[in-house]
Amino acid sequence: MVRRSSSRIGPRRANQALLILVPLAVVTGLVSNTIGVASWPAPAAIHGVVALAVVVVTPWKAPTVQRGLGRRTSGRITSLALLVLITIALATGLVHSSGLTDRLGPFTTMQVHIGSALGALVLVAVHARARPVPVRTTDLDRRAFLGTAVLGVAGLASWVSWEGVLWLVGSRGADRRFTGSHERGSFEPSAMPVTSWFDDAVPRIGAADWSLDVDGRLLTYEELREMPHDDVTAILDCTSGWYSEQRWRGVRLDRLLQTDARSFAVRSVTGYGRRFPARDLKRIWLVTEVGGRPLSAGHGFPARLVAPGRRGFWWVKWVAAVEPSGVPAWLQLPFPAT
Ligand SMILES: Nc1nc2c(c(=O)[nH]1)N[C@H]1C(S)=C(S)[C@@H](COP(=O)(O)O)O[C@H]1N2
Ligand SMILES: [Mo]
Repeated sequence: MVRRSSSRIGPRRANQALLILVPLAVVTGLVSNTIGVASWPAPAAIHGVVALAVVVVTPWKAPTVQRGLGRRTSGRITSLALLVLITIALATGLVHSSGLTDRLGPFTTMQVHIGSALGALVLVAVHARARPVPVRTTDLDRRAFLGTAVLGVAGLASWVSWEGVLWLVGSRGADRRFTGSHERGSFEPSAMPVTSWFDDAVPRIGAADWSLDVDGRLLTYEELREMPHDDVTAILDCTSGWYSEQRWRGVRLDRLLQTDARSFAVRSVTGYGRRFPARDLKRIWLVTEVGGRPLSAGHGFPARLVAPGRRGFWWVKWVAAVEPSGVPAWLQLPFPAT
């Protein structure tokens, strides 16, 4: 009798918990990949606690899946696919945090992690529609409150244990940044990874063939190089899970462009681009050098942005144009589309 009721209540509660925890894991993951300025507690840590709470919940769901394996209803297949995706997302999350490998075949570990997590999010939604878990008033009772507290503590304990293991075995995962990223090639530009957001190939641009369009005014490479440059030590932190600190040298954007417009857009030779609020003109540099030498093709020659405190995808490479814009900076996708 006791077994029966626990297996009936267990999966139900587990479904409710997953319905909350999986979206929460995705949101905290996205936040970890958006922020560039430290906050406490680190979003990557919150993400870890939430994700490990999913590990704690998942076994409760096992009885439903076991019972369902024989029956091939589409709801069961969704449940099973959900479990598989959650397992992949958790495994790749742990692999990433340990620093074991940042590639899995043709993909980066992060691509598999984000892909499987977004897939799980879709399936949680599908699953919830197909098999709605009505929230009864009794669900909001003291037991539910206790359950939530137990989950939180269990998630936190699992996270502390995992981080403790990384530290004990001297894993490079032990000193990640607050974003969860691992250090790569700091102050050694040739050891810094060359990354594209999605599919940009490295363009080979000759200095003589290039010019910079600043609000309609064309500047040659030589003219840009002759402008006053600043040294800027800043960390490039890529959403694929690594960061690198370098000494960059470049022209602060407010020396290139003064404007009353609300924002400005920076566009690459490749078509890639981002829009920034106008106040950022005095916090972003158009750099031509890293580590005392001109940029390499991969890192953005002839010129690329350095935007301290912003994640790597804002650091537009192979800049072709800087132009004022009337469109507010927040009116764009939070991440580039291509
Ligand atoms: N034109 C262009 N600029 C780009 C990208 C891109 O795909 N195209 N990727 C961005 C991303 S996601 C990162 S992390 C940094 C990587 O810079 P790096 O290759 O010099 O390490 O460049 C940014 N600038
Ligand atoms: Mo990136």
